[in-house]
Amino acid sequence: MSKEKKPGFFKRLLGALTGKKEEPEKEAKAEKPKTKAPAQRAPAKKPAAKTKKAPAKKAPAKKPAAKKPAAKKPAKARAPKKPAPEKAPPAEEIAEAAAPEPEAEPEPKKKGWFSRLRDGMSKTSNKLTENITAIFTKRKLDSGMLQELEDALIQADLGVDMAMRITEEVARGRYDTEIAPEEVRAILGSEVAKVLEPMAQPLELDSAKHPHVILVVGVNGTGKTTTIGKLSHQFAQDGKSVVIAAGDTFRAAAIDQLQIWGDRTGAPVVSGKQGADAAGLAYDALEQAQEAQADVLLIDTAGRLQNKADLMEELAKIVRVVKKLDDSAPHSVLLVLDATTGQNAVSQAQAFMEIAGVTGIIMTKLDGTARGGILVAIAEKFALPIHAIGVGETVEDLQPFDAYDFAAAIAGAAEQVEA
Ligand SMILES: Nc1nc2c(ncn2[C@@H]2O[C@H](COP(=O)(O)OP(=O)(O)OP(=O)(O)O)[C@@H](O)[C@H]2O)c(=O)[nH]1
Ligand SMILES: [Mg+2]
Repeated sequence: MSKEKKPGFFKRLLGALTGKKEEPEKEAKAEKPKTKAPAQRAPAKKPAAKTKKAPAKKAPAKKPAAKKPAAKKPAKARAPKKPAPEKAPPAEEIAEAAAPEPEAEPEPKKKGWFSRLRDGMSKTSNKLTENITAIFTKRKLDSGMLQELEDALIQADLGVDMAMRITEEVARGRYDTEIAPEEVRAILGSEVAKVLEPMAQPLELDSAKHPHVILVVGVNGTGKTTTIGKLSHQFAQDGKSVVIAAGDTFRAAAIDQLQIWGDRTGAPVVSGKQGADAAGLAYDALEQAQEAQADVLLIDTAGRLQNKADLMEELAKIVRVVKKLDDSAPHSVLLVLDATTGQNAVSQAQAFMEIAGVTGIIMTKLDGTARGGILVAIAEKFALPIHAIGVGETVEDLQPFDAYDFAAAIAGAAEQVEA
């Protein structure tokens, strides 16, 4: 998606890191609308009906762009019963006064996101910056420094391959010369962007499916249920009708947790009793979502069962059972990984790829960890699409994954670096 950004990214990042910008005006470009996680075009649909809880509210259709007030319409918010001024203002003026402020939304939203990402990633980037600065200040490059750099990169969970590649890139033609820490960080950022760029793929819904079935998997506590809540909010904002299946029947609280999200986002939640058969529940939910012609069905699953074999069996059964109603389902299997678990995330990814045929990754909790580099290691090892990342607990804290923003944040850039 952002191929054109690649050439020159290193230079721009270096400019951002050293404060020496070569491009006079790049702010204007920051406006470029970013692909949103649930990237869809289709118009708003009626929300799924017929489930236990009716949606608290209708999924709002896409926000209308700040509308110009229709000149002829009588203004609604006119002050009541005031003696008319001598000269009544023209209707246009009244309408204008009553009209909502035109919203200039996209830009602040995007800026807000980058600063959240940067702040969230600050533990990872500060540690890297600290180490890189300590290694590279006023010394001529030698193999000892390169070894130290490699160690620091491995410590940040970037993975051995990536650490070696960055180190090689730093070494290239620079032996015995001084290299500024900012330059090393810019190399780090551009190597990271190179690996991540092809993996940055928004979660696309197949509009031919009613519903598009999304199975959400991952070990306990990674953020599955929260992520479902956030996704459901985002889909609803995009005018999509969503049904949620509380497929984590292992934990009683999981059902309440989902119900809260469902109420908040207007999505019906199909749930059963604790201990109910998760596959049966997923079947019922899909049936209801199909009847309602919903756009999306999000299926939550248990992260923890008595043992791995049970978990494997349960997930396999869910898949088997939904296929009875739609043999192309599930259309997406999202693996939710928790960045704070560092290298553990690698073995989790391995296991769930085998168990559940993962089609994409969402990584949560990139805030509050110095191990954010794990996302790079995962991307490199599994070559799976990374759809979105989470840097906090609010709905706005889950956003589509952008390789360049992530690279700039990990390199410690204070602001977004765009083409
Ligand atoms: N800081 C931070 N916390 C998050 C993020 N995503 C989720 N959490 C928190 O992580 C905790 C666990 O989230 P859940 O959504 O319950 O995780 P789960 O995978 O459903 O857990 P189980 O149902 O036990 O398998 C909650 O307190 C969430 O608020 C994130 O991106 N950042
Ligand atoms: Mg859960």
